[in-house]
Amino acid sequence: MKKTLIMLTALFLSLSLCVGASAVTIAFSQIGQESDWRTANTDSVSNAIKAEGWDYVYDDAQQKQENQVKALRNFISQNVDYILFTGVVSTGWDEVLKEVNEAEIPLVLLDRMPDNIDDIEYAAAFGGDFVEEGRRMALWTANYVKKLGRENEELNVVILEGTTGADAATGRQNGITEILKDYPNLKVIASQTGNFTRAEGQAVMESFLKAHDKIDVLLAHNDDMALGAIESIKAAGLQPGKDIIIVGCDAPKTAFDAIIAGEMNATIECTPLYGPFVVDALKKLMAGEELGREVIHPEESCFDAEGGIVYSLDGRVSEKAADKIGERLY
Ligand code: GYE
Repeated sequence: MKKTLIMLTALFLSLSLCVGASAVTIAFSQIGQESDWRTANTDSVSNAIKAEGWDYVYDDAQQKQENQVKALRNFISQNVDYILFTGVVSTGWDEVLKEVNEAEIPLVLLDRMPDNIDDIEYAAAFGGDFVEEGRRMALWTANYVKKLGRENEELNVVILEGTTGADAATGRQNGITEILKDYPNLKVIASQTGNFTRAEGQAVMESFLKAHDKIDVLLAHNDDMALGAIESIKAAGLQPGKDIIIVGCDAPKTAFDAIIAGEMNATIECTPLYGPFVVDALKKLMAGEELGREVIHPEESCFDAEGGIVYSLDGRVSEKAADKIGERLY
């Protein structure tokens, strides 16, 4: 009797869901769960979509391009209404994105952009300005070194790069290189990928420390790798944030904690909170509006221990992490 009742209730619920549900299905091909940034990005987008009552299909590709290609093809065969996409690397999407275009499913690009962006149709795009983030990491560092009165000292710099082939990594690296050219005292002695993860950041930093007697600065393409590296620096008997200046990117709460604890020096913000932009864009598209074909970069800041350090070519000044941690949403 009880069983029948449960079954009837389930049937009623699914029927009423079918009747009440919007006919719209949004699908999202996400890269993986490699960092705090990624988790916050997934949560922001997923929660915002679910809050609208739209049907939602989510796929986590575990940092593998072939899984993303499969997911996109599944979305096409399910005939979803909109596809949200961020690719783990920038190349290799020609065929599958052409298939998405041929199926006439509007494509909304998020975060990392494919290199064939000018040859495909997309309805809207939101991403970080990765080159600018790299410039800011290097510029903050150069100005901090000046503040310490060490601008004439030769300082050895190591870099933890993000996933090889991702525009988030190449862009940040290019931005860093562009600025460091003007600061010959900041000498890059090693640069290697840590795949945007804490575990790999820790392992690669350990190998850097074994190979080099003197490391003065660590620039990490994301904060997760910086946080992993901090563990290796401590294990080597050094003081992170003091013996080695550490600058990361993303600005999640975990990086704020490390800055406030004096173990990390600065982080450049790269917001993962795309939910509101995406929902707004989807609503406009559903209403038949055409959005311009351009990549829109959200506004970003920089946080450190004291605030007041110039970190951008247009003269922006860093904010004090301790004053801002209460407002952090990720
Ligand atoms: O910085 C990193 C994540 O593509 C901007 O990917 C994103 C990067 C972010 O794994 O933490």
